Amino acid sequence: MFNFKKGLTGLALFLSLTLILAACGGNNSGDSSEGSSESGSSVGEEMDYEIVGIEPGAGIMKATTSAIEEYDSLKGWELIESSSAAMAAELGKAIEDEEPVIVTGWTPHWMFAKYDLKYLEDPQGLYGEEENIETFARDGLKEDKSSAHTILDQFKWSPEDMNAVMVEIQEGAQPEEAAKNWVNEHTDMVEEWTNGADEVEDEEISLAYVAWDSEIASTNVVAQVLMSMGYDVELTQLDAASMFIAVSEGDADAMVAGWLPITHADLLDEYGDTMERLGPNLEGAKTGLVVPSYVEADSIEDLKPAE
Ligand code: PBE
Repeated sequence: MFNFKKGLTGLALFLSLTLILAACGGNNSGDSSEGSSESGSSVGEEMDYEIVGIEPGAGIMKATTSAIEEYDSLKGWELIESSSAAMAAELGKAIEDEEPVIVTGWTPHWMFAKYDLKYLEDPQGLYGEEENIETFARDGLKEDKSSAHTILDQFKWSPEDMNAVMVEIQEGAQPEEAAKNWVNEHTDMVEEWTNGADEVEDEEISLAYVAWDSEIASTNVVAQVLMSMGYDVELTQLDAASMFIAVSEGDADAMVAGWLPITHADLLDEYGDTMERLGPNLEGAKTGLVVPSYVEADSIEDLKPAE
């Protein structure tokens, strides 16, 4: 069964963060006049020298903390902790008001389909180049649940595939619904993933994930495929480090949410030896600082320090 309790806790957290962010946003919305970027006021002042972040513990939060330390142009800037959902809401609100905003972003993500956005160039390469998303299983899964292991090992799709599921969820579908639709429409790919795997009866499997939109999509798709093979699937929502710990300690059977080589490098270092690395399930992902295309900066170095 799906774990709704965790989902509700996440929703409560999301709502409270949204309220906090909404309250903060209210203080300064009047300050930045519409023409400020044209009149040459610095790309920084008009954003209050704040970067809208996501959940603490995400790799992109660590990379952004380093960026603030390493780039002279980000001296004195602040990274605001938030949630993925609240970040996306802030971005949408700023775009509606045609105000400048800068967020920690990544692709695949539905927000690139919905809004006209750009990554700020990162000449120091702190966010890396292309990332892969990798699958990890607990030690022993292959022996205990070989059918699930085969499916997890063969699960591989493209950024476009993931994006399609994300967009459907963003447009209002429940994650399991969007995942089920995608699975029904892509039987050829699902056949490749399940090739050589036997159907099971009364077997349980638990997947850990983080409430990033990309991982909500992938984890639900894998869950649907496992369910179609007879598994009783439990999804457990955690933060990034707890997800790695859960698989390394065997509390979760697997996860499909390891971003490498950069984003989760520290977690791989710490827990990678006590889990099985099954390789990329998606190639061509990316993380970085993201702005609406009307923001007059193309590189992190075009921003202005607060001091
Ligand atoms: N993300 C999405 C994660 C990995 C997946 C980029 C927000 C992170 O930064 O850890």
